[in-house]
Amino acid sequence: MFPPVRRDRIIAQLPEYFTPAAALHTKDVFHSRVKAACQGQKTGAVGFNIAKVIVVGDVAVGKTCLISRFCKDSFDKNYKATIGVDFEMERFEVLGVPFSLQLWDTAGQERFKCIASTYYRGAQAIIVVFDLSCVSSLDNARQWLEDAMKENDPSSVLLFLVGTKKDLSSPDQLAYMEQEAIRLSEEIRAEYWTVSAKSGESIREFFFRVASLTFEANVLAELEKSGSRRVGDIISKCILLHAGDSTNGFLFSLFYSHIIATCFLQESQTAQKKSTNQLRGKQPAADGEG
Ligand SMILES: Nc1nc2c(ncn2[C@@H]2O[C@H](COP(=O)(O)OP(=O)(O)OP(=O)(O)O)[C@@H](O)[C@H]2O)c(=O)[nH]1
Ligand SMILES: [Mg+2]
Repeated sequence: MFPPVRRDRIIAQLPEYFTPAAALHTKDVFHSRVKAACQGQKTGAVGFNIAKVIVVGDVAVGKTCLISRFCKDSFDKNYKATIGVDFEMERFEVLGVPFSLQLWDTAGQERFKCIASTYYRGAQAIIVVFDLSCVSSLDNARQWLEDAMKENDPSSVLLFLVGTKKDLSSPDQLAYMEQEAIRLSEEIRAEYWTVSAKSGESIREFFFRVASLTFEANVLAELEKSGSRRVGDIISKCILLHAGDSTNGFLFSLFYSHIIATCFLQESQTAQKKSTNQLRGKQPAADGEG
């Protein structure tokens, strides 16, 4: 059985962006339809989801440390290369609704890139990481994003650009790198964050923002796709999964959560595409939904 969501993973309000110059949006509250759907959960009609998040970037920029600082509140000063890919599941409660991030920590080393890229598919958020003390890692961020986007639908993915190792940067170097990173973020439509896994600065704020924005996008897509009645069915199923089956244990529940998450992801991406197409004035898809 899953333990309850940790008290420090409860999100009741939309967390703030890092800088308005490079934010996915600058509203200070969750979308009103999302809030209404979540309030409805108390009467059994609310959306639920698990989001796949992939973390990419050059070798040794600090991807593993970024995730470890948030998930385990630990920092290892010794470099241990990620072999292929690692995985962490982080559970939240957003506006009273269970929500999980699957964090896929990929290897930056060239020889593992082929294995790691097989995990790119179906991401709802992509976090491109660079080292604030290494200019070339920011130059390479665009290529990492391009590779990750080959496996994903640009219309349904949220992008984040993260500069790590703030603690190592001088004020001048930091100012220069942030300026360049914000410029790139504007261009690729990513939200920009400066963090330090060593000191922990902005790590929690960053992941809360990732969880909140992916949650908001998923609930909106779910509402778009099927209306609140269907959403209510989905939340019921997922609450059952989250409760787990005490006889079969945690791994059994995790396995099924993963399958359901993959199904939701495909459905949500279809819904997101439809709503984007409608906004652009294109015809709805042939099945007549949305
Ligand atoms: N000073 C400082 N060092 C950091 C920070 N984050 C990571 N490091 C160090 O940078 C090195 C690489 O960190 P990792 O997190 O393993 O890098 P990675 O991006 O996962 O590397 P690959 O798995 O090979 O792609 C390690 O020695 C870390 O201790 C930080 O915020 N500040
Ligand atoms: Mg690593």
